[in-house]
Amino acid sequence: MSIAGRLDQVYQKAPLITFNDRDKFVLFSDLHRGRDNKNDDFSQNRHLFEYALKYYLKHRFHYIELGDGDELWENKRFWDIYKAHETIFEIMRKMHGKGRFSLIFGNHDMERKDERIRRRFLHRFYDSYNERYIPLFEGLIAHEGLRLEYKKGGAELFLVHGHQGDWLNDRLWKVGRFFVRYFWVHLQTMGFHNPSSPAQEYKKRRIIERKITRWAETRQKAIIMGHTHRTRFSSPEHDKTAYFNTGNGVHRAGITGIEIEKGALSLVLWRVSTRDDGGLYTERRLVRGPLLLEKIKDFY
Ligand SMILES: [Mn+2]
Repeated sequence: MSIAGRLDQVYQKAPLITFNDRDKFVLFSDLHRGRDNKNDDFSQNRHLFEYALKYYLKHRFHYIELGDGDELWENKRFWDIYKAHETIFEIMRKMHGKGRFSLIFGNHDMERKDERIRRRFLHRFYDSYNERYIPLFEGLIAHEGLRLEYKKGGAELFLVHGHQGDWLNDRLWKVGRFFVRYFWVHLQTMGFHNPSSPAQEYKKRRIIERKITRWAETRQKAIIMGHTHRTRFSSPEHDKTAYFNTGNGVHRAGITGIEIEKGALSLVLWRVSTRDDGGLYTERRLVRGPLLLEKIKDFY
């Protein structure tokens, strides 16, 4: 099946969420949370992310994780990831309890499309100290795509991780996982880069972006995705396609994400900054936007 066909398929199955000016959403992707070892690139940003999540919980945002939140290629057991980043999962659990957490799977957490795996490892976990099961994300579904419809202007945003534009990571994800789990983790420690990752290959990233933006253009859709690790924030004045990318959470510069608030989209960066007195603080920095959702129609 062609990439356009794959995206059509995901789009048709994607549940629809309608929202208005009072609803708030935040989207992060490609956090690649690991077990806090040498290969865990998220670890350096874990305090930033913990604080960001506290902010979004307090301000009543709905958190949508746009794929590759957990690094399940390098790490076989979700339990190890949970233990390494427990404070973060506790905040996510609270969000889920309030009905304000949604999950879209990517290639590195694709096993979650299987309901048995979700029931065993995500809905609850086994607390070996107390020898009992503890509820975690009870009843949580992992979607391949979601559609957000803004009631006021009718603008629609299609949310997907984006590995569908990348056949190696879509169809052959188990092969990719095998290589990453048993070979690349060791080579990575020696300084090699993983060839299956679009994040480290400029040309590959461009090809995926081109294929997906072409789909968005022909179908006249606005698309928000991750996967390439490169933030994008199109504007109707300069671009032909309404294409937005959340970036990632494994970069030294901080964590990027997309917010939807008061009917507008913004790209934000969470990073550590300095005060004049030399103190460090966590900064939420607006990078692009706000772009009013009413303007989405001006792209086409
Ligand atoms: Mn990915």
